[in-house]
Amino acid sequence: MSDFQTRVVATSAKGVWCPVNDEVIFFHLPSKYLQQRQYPCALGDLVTVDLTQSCITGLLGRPNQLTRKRREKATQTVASHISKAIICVSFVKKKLPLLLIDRMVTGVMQQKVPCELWVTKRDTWKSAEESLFETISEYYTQELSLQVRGVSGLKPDSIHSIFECWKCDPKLPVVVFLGPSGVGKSTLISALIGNAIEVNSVNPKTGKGRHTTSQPQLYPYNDYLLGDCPGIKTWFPEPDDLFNCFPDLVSRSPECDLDRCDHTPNFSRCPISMYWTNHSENDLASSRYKSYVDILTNPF
Ligand SMILES: Nc1nc2c(ncn2[C@@H]2O[C@H](COP(=O)(O)OP(=O)(O)OP(=O)(O)O)[C@@H](O)[C@H]2O)c(=O)[nH]1
Ligand SMILES: [Mg+2]
Repeated sequence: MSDFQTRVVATSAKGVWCPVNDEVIFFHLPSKYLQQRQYPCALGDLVTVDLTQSCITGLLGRPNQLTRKRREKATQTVASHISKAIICVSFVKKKLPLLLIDRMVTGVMQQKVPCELWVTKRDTWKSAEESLFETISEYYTQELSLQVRGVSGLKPDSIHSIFECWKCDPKLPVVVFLGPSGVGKSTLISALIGNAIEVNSVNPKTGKGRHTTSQPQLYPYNDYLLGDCPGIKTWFPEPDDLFNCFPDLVSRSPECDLDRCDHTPNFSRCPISMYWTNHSENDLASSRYKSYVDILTNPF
Protein backbone atom coordinates (compact mmCIF):
# COMPACT_ATOMS: atom_id res chain seq x y z
CA MET A 1 0.00 0.00 0.00
CA SER A 2 1.33 3.45 -0.89
CA ASP A 3 2.33 5.96 1.78
CA PHE A 4 -0.40 8.08 3.28
CA GLN A 5 0.25 11.75 4.17
CA THR A 6 -0.92 13.04 7.52
CA ARG A 7 0.06 15.39 10.36
CA VAL A 8 1.63 14.71 13.75
CA VAL A 9 -0.90 15.79 16.40
CA ALA A 10 0.74 14.24 19.48
CA THR A 11 4.15 12.82 20.33
CA SER A 12 5.55 10.34 22.82
CA ALA A 13 8.94 8.70 23.33
CA LYS A 14 8.18 5.77 21.00
CA GLY A 15 6.10 7.33 18.30
CA VAL A 16 3.46 9.79 17.22
CA TRP A 17 -0.29 10.05 16.79
CA CYS A 18 -1.72 11.16 13.46
CA PRO A 19 -5.25 11.42 12.13
CA VAL A 20 -6.26 8.93 9.45
CA ASN A 21 -9.77 9.54 8.16
CA ASP A 22 -11.82 10.00 11.37
CA GLU A 23 -9.44 8.24 13.73
CA VAL A 24 -6.22 9.28 15.47
CA ILE A 25 -3.75 6.40 15.17
CA PHE A 26 -0.39 5.66 16.79
CA PHE A 27 2.61 5.25 14.47
CA HIS A 28 5.98 3.86 15.52
CA LEU A 29 9.19 5.66 14.76
CA PRO A 30 11.63 3.66 12.61
CA SER A 31 13.90 1.76 15.00
CA LYS A 32 17.09 3.47 13.71
CA TYR A 33 15.87 6.72 15.32
CA LEU A 34 15.03 5.06 18.61
CA GLN A 35 18.45 3.36 18.69
CA GLN A 36 20.20 6.66 18.00
CA ARG A 37 17.94 8.39 20.54
CA GLN A 38 17.02 10.86 17.84
CA TYR A 39 13.49 12.08 17.60
CA PRO A 40 12.74 13.15 14.04
CA CYS A 41 9.10 14.22 14.43
CA ALA A 42 7.49 17.18 16.15
CA LEU A 43 4.01 18.56 16.69
CA GLY A 44 2.64 19.92 13.43
CA ASP A 45 4.96 17.92 11.15
CA LEU A 46 3.57 16.61 7.89
CA VAL A 47 4.64 12.96 7.57
CA THR A 48 4.07 9.96 5.39
CA VAL A 49 3.01 6.75 7.12
CA ASP A 50 2.69 3.10 6.20
CA LEU A 51 -0.83 2.18 7.30
CA THR A 52 -0.26 -1.56 7.25
CA GLN A 53 2.94 -1.43 9.33
CA SER A 54 1.76 1.52 11.54
CA CYS A 55 5.10 3.16 10.96
CA ILE A 56 6.39 6.60 9.92
CA THR A 57 8.07 6.45 6.52
CA GLY A 58 9.03 10.06 5.83
CA LEU A 59 9.03 13.64 6.99
CA LEU A 60 7.99 16.45 4.62
CA GLY A 61 9.90 19.74 4.59
CA ARG A 62 9.20 22.21 7.39
CA PRO A 63 8.42 25.83 6.44
CA ASN A 64 9.55 26.75 9.96
CA GLN A 65 10.21 25.13 13.30
CA LEU A 66 11.00 25.89 16.90
CA THR A 67 13.82 23.99 18.54
CA ARG A 68 14.85 23.86 22.16
CA LYS A 69 18.25 22.92 23.53
CA ARG A 70 18.06 20.68 26.60
CA ARG A 71 20.65 19.79 29.20
CA GLU A 72 22.18 16.35 28.62
CA LYS A 73 19.58 15.55 26.00
CA ALA A 74 19.37 15.98 22.24
CA THR A 75 18.01 19.30 20.97
CA GLN A 76 14.26 18.96 20.61
CA THR A 77 12.05 20.30 17.85
CA VAL A 78 9.05 21.57 19.78
CA ALA A 79 6.77 22.14 16.79
CA SER A 80 6.73 23.06 13.12
CA HIS A 81 4.34 24.92 10.76
CA ILE A 82 3.95 27.60 13.44
CA SER A 83 2.08 30.87 12.91
CA LYS A 84 2.66 31.98 16.50
CA ALA A 85 4.38 30.90 19.68
CA ILE A 86 2.49 32.10 22.75
CA ILE A 87 4.90 32.51 25.65
CA CYS A 88 2.81 32.16 28.83
CA VAL A 89 3.93 33.29 32.27
CA SER A 90 2.10 34.13 35.48
CA PHE A 91 2.78 36.13 38.61
CA VAL A 92 4.32 34.25 41.52
CA LYS A 93 4.23 36.23 44.76
CA LYS A 94 3.46 39.45 42.86
CA LYS A 95 6.55 39.01 40.66
CA LEU A 96 7.02 38.03 37.03
CA PRO A 97 9.88 35.70 35.97
CA LEU A 98 11.77 38.34 33.96
CA LEU A 99 14.83 36.16 33.32
CA LEU A 100 12.69 33.33 31.95
CA ILE A 101 10.70 35.80 29.84
CA ASP A 102 13.93 37.17 28.35
CA ARG A 103 15.33 33.70 27.74
CA MET A 104 12.17 32.52 26.00
CA VAL A 105 11.46 35.69 24.02
CA THR A 106 15.08 35.93 22.85
CA GLY A 107 15.27 32.20 21.99
CA VAL A 108 12.03 32.24 20.02
CA MET A 109 12.78 35.54 18.24
CA GLN A 110 16.24 34.24 17.26
CA GLN A 111 14.46 31.45 15.37
CA LYS A 112 12.30 34.03 13.55
CA VAL A 113 9.10 32.47 14.87
CA PRO A 114 6.48 35.19 15.53
CA CYS A 115 5.62 35.29 19.22
CA GLU A 116 3.48 37.01 21.83
CA LEU A 117 3.85 37.21 25.60
CA TRP A 118 0.71 36.34 27.56
CA VAL A 119 0.60 37.02 31.28
CA THR A 120 -2.05 34.64 32.60
CA LYS A 121 -4.63 34.43 35.42
CA ARG A 122 -5.58 38.09 35.09
CA ASP A 123 -8.76 37.40 37.09
CA THR A 124 -6.53 36.98 40.18
CA TRP A 125 -4.50 40.19 39.75
CA LYS A 126 -4.71 43.04 42.25
CA SER A 127 -3.63 46.62 41.57
CA ALA A 128 0.08 45.82 42.17
CA GLU A 129 0.03 43.15 39.44
CA GLU A 130 -1.97 45.38 37.05
CA SER A 131 0.55 48.16 37.49
CA LEU A 132 3.62 45.92 37.02
CA PHE A 133 1.95 44.42 33.94
CA GLU A 134 1.43 47.92 32.50
CA THR A 135 5.11 48.79 32.96
CA ILE A 136 6.38 45.53 31.48
CA SER A 137 3.90 45.53 28.65
CA GLU A 138 4.83 49.10 27.65
CA TYR A 139 8.57 48.35 27.70
CA TYR A 140 8.48 45.08 25.73
CA THR A 141 5.97 46.43 23.23
CA GLN A 142 7.96 49.60 22.53
CA GLU A 143 11.45 48.15 22.67
CA LEU A 144 10.96 44.71 21.10
CA SER A 145 7.70 45.23 19.17
CA LEU A 146 6.38 42.30 21.19
CA GLN A 147 2.63 41.98 21.65
CA VAL A 148 2.01 41.56 25.40
CA ARG A 149 -1.43 40.60 26.70
CA GLY A 150 -2.95 39.99 30.11
CA VAL A 151 -5.35 37.04 29.80
CA SER A 152 -7.55 34.79 31.89
CA GLY A 153 -8.46 31.21 31.01
CA LEU A 154 -11.66 31.81 32.97
CA LYS A 155 -12.78 34.44 30.42
CA PRO A 156 -13.04 32.50 27.14
CA ASP A 157 -14.72 35.35 25.20
CA SER A 158 -11.70 37.60 25.53
CA ILE A 159 -9.36 34.87 24.22
CA HIS A 160 -11.67 33.99 21.31
CA SER A 161 -11.58 37.65 20.31
CA ILE A 162 -7.75 37.61 20.12
CA PHE A 163 -7.90 34.81 17.54
CA GLU A 164 -10.69 36.56 15.61
CA CYS A 165 -8.23 39.39 14.85
CA TRP A 166 -5.66 36.99 13.33
CA LYS A 167 -5.66 35.63 9.80
CA CYS A 168 -4.79 31.93 9.61
CA ASP A 169 -2.22 30.97 6.98
CA PRO A 170 -3.23 27.39 6.06
CA LYS A 171 0.46 26.49 5.60
CA LEU A 172 1.20 27.58 9.21
CA PRO A 173 -1.80 26.46 11.27
CA VAL A 174 0.03 25.75 14.55
CA VAL A 175 -0.20 28.12 17.53
CA VAL A 176 2.03 26.69 20.21
CA PHE A 177 1.66 27.53 23.92
CA LEU A 178 4.94 27.53 25.84
CA GLY A 179 5.86 28.35 29.42
CA PRO A 180 6.48 27.02 32.90
CA SER A 181 4.26 24.42 34.54
CA GLY A 182 1.12 25.75 36.19
CA VAL A 183 0.78 29.03 34.29
CA GLY A 184 -2.47 27.87 32.69
CA LYS A 185 -1.52 26.80 29.15
CA SER A 186 -3.94 23.85 29.13
CA THR A 187 -6.65 25.99 30.75
CA LEU A 188 -6.36 28.58 27.95
CA ILE A 189 -6.60 25.89 25.29
CA SER A 190 -9.56 24.26 27.09
CA ALA A 191 -11.31 27.63 27.16
CA LEU A 192 -10.80 28.03 23.41
CA ILE A 193 -11.80 24.54 22.28
CA GLY A 194 -14.62 24.23 24.83
CA ASN A 195 -13.38 20.86 26.07
CA ALA A 196 -11.75 20.09 29.38
CA ILE A 197 -8.05 19.18 29.22
CA GLU A 198 -6.58 17.79 32.44
CA VAL A 199 -5.29 20.51 34.78
CA ASN A 200 -3.95 20.43 38.34
CA SER A 201 -3.64 22.99 41.09
CA VAL A 202 -0.29 24.70 41.60
CA ASN A 203 1.71 24.09 44.78
CA PRO A 204 0.39 26.73 47.23
CA LYS A 205 3.80 27.16 48.89
CA THR A 206 6.06 27.51 45.85
CA GLY A 207 3.47 28.66 43.31
CA LYS A 208 4.90 26.03 40.92
CA GLY A 209 2.81 23.71 38.75
CA ARG A 210 2.76 19.92 38.91
CA HIS A 211 3.75 19.16 35.30
CA THR A 212 0.27 17.96 34.46
CA THR A 213 0.70 17.96 30.67
CA SER A 214 3.30 15.31 29.95
CA GLN A 215 2.89 14.87 26.19
CA PRO A 216 2.77 17.60 23.56
CA GLN A 217 -0.54 17.60 21.73
CA LEU A 218 -2.39 19.63 19.09
CA TYR A 219 -6.06 20.54 19.41
CA PRO A 220 -8.12 21.80 16.45
CA TYR A 221 -9.64 25.24 16.94
CA ASN A 222 -11.29 26.93 13.93
CA ASP A 223 -8.58 26.79 11.23
CA TYR A 224 -5.80 26.57 13.83
CA LEU A 225 -4.09 23.74 15.64
CA LEU A 226 -3.35 24.73 19.24
CA GLY A 227 -0.23 23.10 20.68
CA ASP A 228 -0.27 22.26 24.38
CA CYS A 229 3.23 21.50 25.67
CA PRO A 230 4.62 20.23 28.98
CA GLY A 231 5.86 22.98 31.30
CA ILE A 232 9.45 24.08 30.85
CA LYS A 233 11.89 25.45 33.40
CA THR A 234 14.18 27.45 31.15
CA TRP A 235 15.26 28.13 27.58
CA PHE A 236 18.75 28.35 26.12
CA PRO A 237 19.10 31.01 23.39
CA GLU A 238 22.08 30.90 21.02
CA PRO A 239 24.97 32.94 22.43
CA ASP A 240 26.19 34.09 18.97
CA ASP A 241 25.63 37.80 18.34
CA LEU A 242 23.41 37.85 21.43
CA PHE A 243 23.88 41.56 22.19
CA ASN A 244 22.12 42.47 18.95
CA CYS A 245 19.14 40.40 20.11
CA PHE A 246 18.73 43.03 22.87
CA PRO A 247 18.02 46.15 20.74
CA ASP A 248 16.88 48.04 23.86
CA LEU A 249 20.36 47.57 25.39
CA VAL A 250 22.12 48.40 22.13
CA SER A 251 20.28 51.73 21.90
CA ARG A 252 21.04 52.66 25.53
CA SER A 253 24.67 51.54 25.72
CA PRO A 254 27.86 53.40 24.83
CA GLU A 255 30.02 52.14 21.93
CA CYS A 256 32.50 49.33 22.58
CA ASP A 257 35.39 48.73 20.17
CA LEU A 258 37.27 46.11 22.19
CA ASP A 259 38.25 43.06 20.18
CA ARG A 260 36.02 40.00 20.76
CA CYS A 261 34.37 41.62 23.77
CA ASP A 262 31.07 40.05 24.85
CA HIS A 263 30.09 43.14 26.93
CA THR A 264 29.78 41.16 30.17
CA PRO A 265 31.61 42.08 33.40
CA ASN A 266 34.25 39.47 32.38
CA PHE A 267 35.60 42.30 30.24
CA SER A 268 36.33 44.84 32.93
CA ARG A 269 37.38 47.56 30.44
CA CYS A 270 34.26 47.19 28.33
CA PRO A 271 32.38 50.52 28.34
CA ILE A 272 29.07 48.69 27.98
CA SER A 273 29.63 46.43 31.00
CA MET A 274 30.93 49.46 32.99
CA TYR A 275 27.85 51.43 32.02
CA TRP A 276 25.40 48.74 33.20
CA THR A 277 27.40 47.75 36.28
CA ASN A 278 27.29 51.37 37.46
CA HIS A 279 23.69 51.90 36.38
CA SER A 280 22.02 52.67 39.70
CA GLU A 281 18.37 52.52 38.62
CA ASN A 282 16.62 49.22 39.28
CA ASP A 283 14.66 49.46 36.02
CA LEU A 284 13.67 47.06 33.27
CA ALA A 285 16.73 47.93 31.17
CA SER A 286 18.99 46.81 34.07
CA SER A 287 17.01 43.63 34.44
CA ARG A 288 17.41 43.00 30.71
CA TYR A 289 21.17 43.49 30.98
CA LYS A 290 21.21 40.95 33.86
CA SER A 291 19.29 38.52 31.65
CA TYR A 292 21.79 39.11 28.84
CA VAL A 293 24.73 38.32 31.14
CA ASP A 294 22.93 35.30 32.60
CA ILE A 295 22.27 33.83 29.14
CA LEU A 296 25.94 34.23 28.18
CA THR A 297 27.35 32.96 31.45
CA ASN A 298 24.90 30.04 31.77
CA PRO A 299 24.57 28.97 28.17
CA PHE A 300 23.73 25.36 29.03
N1 LIG B 1 -7.77 31.84 38.64
C1 LIG B 1 -7.25 31.26 37.55
N2 LIG B 1 -6.69 30.04 37.65
C2 LIG B 1 -6.18 29.48 36.53
C3 LIG B 1 -6.19 30.15 35.29
N3 LIG B 1 -5.58 29.37 34.38
C4 LIG B 1 -5.20 28.26 35.04
N4 LIG B 1 -5.56 28.32 36.33
C5 LIG B 1 -5.29 27.27 37.34
O1 LIG B 1 -3.88 27.05 37.39
C6 LIG B 1 -3.61 25.67 37.56
C7 LIG B 1 -2.67 25.18 36.48
O2 LIG B 1 -3.32 25.29 35.22
P1 LIG B 1 -2.90 24.41 33.95
O3 LIG B 1 -3.77 24.83 32.83
O4 LIG B 1 -2.85 22.97 34.32
O5 LIG B 1 -1.40 24.92 33.74
P2 LIG B 1 -0.34 24.39 32.64
O6 LIG B 1 0.45 25.57 32.23
O7 LIG B 1 -1.03 23.66 31.56
O8 LIG B 1 0.58 23.42 33.50
P3 LIG B 1 1.46 22.13 32.99
O9 LIG B 1 0.55 21.22 32.19
O10 LIG B 1 1.93 21.50 34.25
O11 LIG B 1 2.58 22.69 32.17
C8 LIG B 1 -4.99 24.98 37.58
O12 LIG B 1 -5.38 24.81 38.94
C9 LIG B 1 -5.89 25.94 36.89
O13 LIG B 1 -7.23 25.83 37.32
C10 LIG B 1 -6.80 31.44 35.23
O14 LIG B 1 -6.84 32.12 34.19
N5 LIG B 1 -7.31 31.95 36.39
MG1 LIG C 1 -0.88 21.69 30.89
